Formats: sequence, C-alpha cells, structure tokens
Amino acid sequence: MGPQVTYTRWHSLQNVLMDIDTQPAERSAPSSTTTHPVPEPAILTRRRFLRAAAVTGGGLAVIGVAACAGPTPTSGWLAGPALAAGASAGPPASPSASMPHASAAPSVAPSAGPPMDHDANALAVVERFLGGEGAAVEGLGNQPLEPRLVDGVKVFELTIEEMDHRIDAQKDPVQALGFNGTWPGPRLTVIEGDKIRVTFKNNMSESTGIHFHGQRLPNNMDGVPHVTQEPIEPGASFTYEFTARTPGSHMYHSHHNATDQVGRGLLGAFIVEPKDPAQRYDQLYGATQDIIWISNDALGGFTINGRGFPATTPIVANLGDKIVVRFMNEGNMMHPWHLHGVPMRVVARDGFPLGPASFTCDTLGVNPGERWDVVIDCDEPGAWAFHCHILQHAEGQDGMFGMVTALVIQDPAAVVSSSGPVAATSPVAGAARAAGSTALLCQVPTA
Ligand SMILES: [Cu+2]
Repeated sequence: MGPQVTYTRWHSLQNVLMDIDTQPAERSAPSSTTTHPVPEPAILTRRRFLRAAAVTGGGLAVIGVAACAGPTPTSGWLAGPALAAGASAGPPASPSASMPHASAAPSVAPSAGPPMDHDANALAVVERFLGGEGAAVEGLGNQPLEPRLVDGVKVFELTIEEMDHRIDAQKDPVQALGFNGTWPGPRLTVIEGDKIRVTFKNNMSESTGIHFHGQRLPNNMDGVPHVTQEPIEPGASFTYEFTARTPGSHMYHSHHNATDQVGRGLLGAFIVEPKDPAQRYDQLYGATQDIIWISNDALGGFTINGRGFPATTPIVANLGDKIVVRFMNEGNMMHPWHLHGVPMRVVARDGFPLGPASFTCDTLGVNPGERWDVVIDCDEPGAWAFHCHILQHAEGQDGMFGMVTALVIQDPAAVVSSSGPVAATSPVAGAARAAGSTALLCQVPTA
C-alpha cells in the first residue's frame, strides 16, 4: 500500500473553539480603544465573535476592525444596495445554468429592497465557519478507500448514485450524483506499477462512463462511451482494469453527459504514488498533510470538495509543518487560488514533477482538467485566508461564500510562553497579536 495520509496533526477548528470556550476568563471590560458606548446585547455578540476571531487571528483583521468600529447608521452598507436575489450565493443551483460566472456578479445598482447590514451578515457567515460547519455537515467526500487484494490485483468496487447532497448546513440539499454516495467520491490511492481493477455499478437512471483522467491506459479502458466502450446502462456494471503507469495527482470522473454528471459531483481523486518511496511527498518534502482540493463550479455554486464556504474544511497545521495541497479542477472555468501569509511552491503539474522548473507563487491559476501540486511551508503563524481570487467566486455583499477556506498555522509554543488575555485564548491569536494585529488589540477585552 502507498503511504497513508497522516491525519494525526489535524485538529478540527471545532476543537480549537471548544478549547477557547473552556478558558476561565470571561472578560467584560471593553478595550480602552473603544470610543463609543455599545449596548449590552452588542457586547455579548461581540464577545462571542472575539473568541472566534482570536482563533483566526490576523486573517480576520478586516472583519475585526469593522466590528470594532461599531455600527455606523450612515454606513453605505446599512443603507446601501441590496443584492439581487441569490447574488451572493454564487451561481444558480441548477447545473443547467450556462453562465454561472456572470450570474454570480453582485448587483451594484441601488435597490429599493430592505436595508442590509453587511457587517452582521459577513460576521455571521464567518462565525458559522469558525463553529465547524464543515465538520458538522454529513456526507464528507474524499475519504480513502482501501482496495481488496485479489491475486495481486488491487480491486476497488464503487457505485454511482443519485443522492441529496448538502453544500452547507443551511441551503436546501441539491440533487447530486456521487461515487459510493459522496461528492467527491472516495480517494483512490495506488502505487506506480500496481495492477488495478475498478468496478463501477451504475445505480443511476441514466447511462454513464468513467474516465481515469491523466492515466496512460489501454484504449478500451479509456472510458469514453461510443468511442472506447458502450455506455454503462442503468443497473449495469463496468470494470476498468489497467496497470497504473502514470504517477502523480489524477482524477476519475464521468465522461458521459459530463457537463451535467461531473457538474453534479461524479468526480474523485486518483493518486498514483511513485514507485520510489523517496519520491513521495512525505519523504521528498517532509509533508505532514496531503490535501486533495477538487474545485467545481456548477451545481451548488462554487465549491471545494463539494462544499461552499462556510462549510469548507479549514486546513489546520502547526508552525514548522510542511503540507501538500493537490489542486484539481473539475469545473468549467479557471480558478486562481490565492493563499495569504505564506507562499506556495509549485512542484508538479498534471502529475509530472516540475523538478528544476518548480516555482513559487501566492496565486495559482488552475484551468479545468489541470492538477497542480504545491508545498506550503507553514512558517508564519496566523489564520490565513485561502480562496479563489475571482472575487465573484468568493465574496459578496453578504460576506464570503463559495471558494473560500483558511489555513490556520498554530504555534503551540505561544500558548506556553505567552501571557495576557489574547494569548491565553488561542495560540493563533497570540501569534497574530505578536505580528501586530490591530484587530485583536482592539477587539479582545483586557481582564
Ligand atoms: Cu474561482
């Protein structure tokens, strides 16, 4: 078997929050920098936010400052333009919508609609993220599937299902498709040179075909209905059998009615680890996490691994960790992934190591069908936003949505060595404060 993904250093943000909630001090005195009286309900609300903001530190600085300034009745956000219905939620839920990009653009024209509190809405969605919505929503995809070993062949058995799927905890479930009932389907990991047999049982009411994207295959295993095989009819199965020749980050997905079927979730990661263990990311780069990141932009809007912010999964690492993210784009448009705080070293494209051509960047455009592997050196503590930089895919007048998550780099030593109320609430907050976060200095009341 290939190296197992190491999850031991993962910590759920939920647990971080629970840790904070158990802190003994419930501080009440407002910061000396607060210049306006705040009604008690606002203080309570703000206090809850402070605990949350402390977790993410500088990454939420802008939001923190906004909360610090308090409500301003003359704010354009309060009196200003209301969104067109559904505008902030990204593209329409229907995969048949042909222009999700355009439809997601927020309206900027004044509207006679009800006034909107931008800060409150933006804060509410961040609080949902910090509250661990991603872990709370059922049906998380991308889980490793162990093969059976049959006469030296690694055998995987999958079903193709019509299913209800939640993009987040609040939107109505969407009528999606999944391998083994999840979107993305199970993560299949094999080793270069392995003999592979993957059987798909089609439980849908329509035909399909499955393509192993990025693999060099015998032609009749290429998974294109009417070109290399007959469609897999409802109720039927098809077995793909081949030797994994092409190491790296690859995918498996529908190649039949694909705009609809892939757009609704028929996609998954197929990882072929190099035969030489020294070339695998845990040994080559000392990676402590190996993260699959499959983007899509049809059903349910702009998604990462089948979820939209605030139900996306945060990445939590310790200071000094090196982590790998494998971007895979199963959508219909390019997404430039931008990481705050620390750069990304791009080490492979479409499974092919870049070698001396590897490069460093903070924004990486990933076109449909491409896979890019990056190594992130977690050497800067804080909560760093990690999002698509087509802004219509990430943030609107109701705050962040869609293709957004955060890389939280914790400094465990800060908990032990720091003192004071901010550091006491969170190592990340302590690190952010040490780095000069004015949001936290303002926001966190002193004891
Ligand atoms: Cu995007």
